[in-house]
Amino acid sequence: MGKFSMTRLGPLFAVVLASVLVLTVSPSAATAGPASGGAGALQHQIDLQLAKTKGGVQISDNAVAYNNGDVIVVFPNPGQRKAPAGIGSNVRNTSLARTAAAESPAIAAGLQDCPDGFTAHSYCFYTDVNWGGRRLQFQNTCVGKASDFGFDNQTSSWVNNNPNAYEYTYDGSNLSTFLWSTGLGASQSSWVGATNNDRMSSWAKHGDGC
Ligand SMILES: [Ca+2]
Repeated sequence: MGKFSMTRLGPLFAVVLASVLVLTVSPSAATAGPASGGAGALQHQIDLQLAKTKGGVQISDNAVAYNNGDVIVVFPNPGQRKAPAGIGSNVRNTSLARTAAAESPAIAAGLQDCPDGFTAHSYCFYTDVNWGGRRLQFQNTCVGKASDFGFDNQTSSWVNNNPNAYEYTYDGSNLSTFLWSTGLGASQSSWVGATNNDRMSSWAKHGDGC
């Protein structure tokens, strides 16, 4: 009888033990995989952005600010075509980050998640067509150089929310070789066209203090 019990219990015990092993092994395996390809990949992009530009400050898991928040670059989450609205997740506990995040409720008024906030009517450039990829937001910048913000020769679409200003864009880094102009006032383009794609290196805002 005792021997019979052992042979019956043996396989059962093996199954239970296997289940415990699976439960024990799975979480550590899951941590090692997606973490390095998901959030880790996003942070790696932001680290590169901070390394190749000057004056950038990370204000969330998705965003880097320049010029005391006048310029903000928002990165898409891994696997996402577009950058998140606002400044993304895990807003840092600094006044710069909190101020930028506080603008978020006003973003719905802007086109394509480009902020039309209570302090300024932003204009935005996007690295992909249809307002995808990284979103580069500018409030009061009168003249800009794309390489200063890590997107030289990458712009494929744009938005202007300012009712009193428009932006001229150029191929050269010092406002040489005109490419296109945004509209005066709320306007947008999902695609700058094959001739102008990935060529913008500088721009100038005209109007509203510039
Ligand atoms: Ca592009």
